[in-house]
Amino acid sequence: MGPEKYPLEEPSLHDKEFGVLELSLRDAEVAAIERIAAEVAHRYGDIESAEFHRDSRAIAEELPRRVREALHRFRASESDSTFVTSGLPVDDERVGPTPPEWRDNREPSRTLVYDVAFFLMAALLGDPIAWATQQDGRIMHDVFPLKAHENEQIGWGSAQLLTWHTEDAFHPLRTDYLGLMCLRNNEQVETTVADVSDLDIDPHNREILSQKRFRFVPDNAHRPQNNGLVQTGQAAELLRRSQERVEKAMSDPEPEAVLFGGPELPYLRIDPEYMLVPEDPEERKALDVISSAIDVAMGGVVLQPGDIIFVDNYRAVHGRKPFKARFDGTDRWLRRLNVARDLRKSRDCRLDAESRVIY
Ligand SMILES: O=C(O)CCC(=O)C(=O)O
Ligand SMILES: [Fe+2]
Repeated sequence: MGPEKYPLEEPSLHDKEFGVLELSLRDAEVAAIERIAAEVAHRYGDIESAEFHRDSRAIAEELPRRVREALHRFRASESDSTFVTSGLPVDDERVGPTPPEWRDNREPSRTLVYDVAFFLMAALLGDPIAWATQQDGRIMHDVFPLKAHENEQIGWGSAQLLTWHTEDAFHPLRTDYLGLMCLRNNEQVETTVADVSDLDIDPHNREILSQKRFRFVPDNAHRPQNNGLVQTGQAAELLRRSQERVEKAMSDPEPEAVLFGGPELPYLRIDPEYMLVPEDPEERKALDVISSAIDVAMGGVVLQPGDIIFVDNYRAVHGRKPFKARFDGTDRWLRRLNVARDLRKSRDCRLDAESRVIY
């Protein structure tokens, strides 16, 4: 027998073989998670609550053992790049219409119990973090189509293919895991994923890609026009520094490697939409080779309401197929978390040890 996998009790969610670990929740597990989520929602009242963030790891220890084991194994073994949990029911009426604006002051309680369940699972992988430069510094992001961004390469886009990418590839503090929870996906839009271990790249190009020769620039989501957070005091100073970093990264990015970490099974960092086209033909060729290999290895997951996916942002790239948004309250709606394995790495970019907002 090979390494133990959680049995595929449901039909497979993916249409191509790639490193996905699937966990179909059993009824008793769903009931336990719902009970904890309801209690936590009542106690803290807000997914952005600092007290909840502080206590979340302790509470996550109460999740059913099989869920904890599966997520810990996923984190420790790194043998799969994607984890999908299915089976949590989502009440479509309860969550209400997909919002027309991301800053919309909707009643937070509508999604709170789902947010809590998602956050607690994420807390088994690390600590969810927020970006001061994204969605007003909120820890839990919304991903739904917005008319004004319809054609953009951003979570709020829809009409264009969201090309595969490492999340926040330009940033040294980019997330270890990208978490998405599906609240609604009537359009059956596919989230795309490709695992680095499936990439067929010859040794020469592997070697080029492993050298610090590639330049990344900040993506649109971090640029000043897409966040209007007004800060005072120390936060204003940190924000100023972070904007300086973004500007520096835009005007004069440091060269970095695309493949790094273990030579046999490397980590990956790539986002062609936000990388400078190399002048050196050898580097351009290497990028073409890995890009074609990723296209070949690409698989996908059509998230259903209640599905939670964690993509290992060091082991896989992800994206999204295009779709026709209606902007009528019924569009696809995901919640999103960035999860750091080690908060200390970002300490000098956060206000205090417990704060989760990275500047
Ligand atoms: O919409 C999706 O399925 C993925 C979007 C995405 O790339 C992200 O939220 O980082
Ligand atoms: Fe992304």
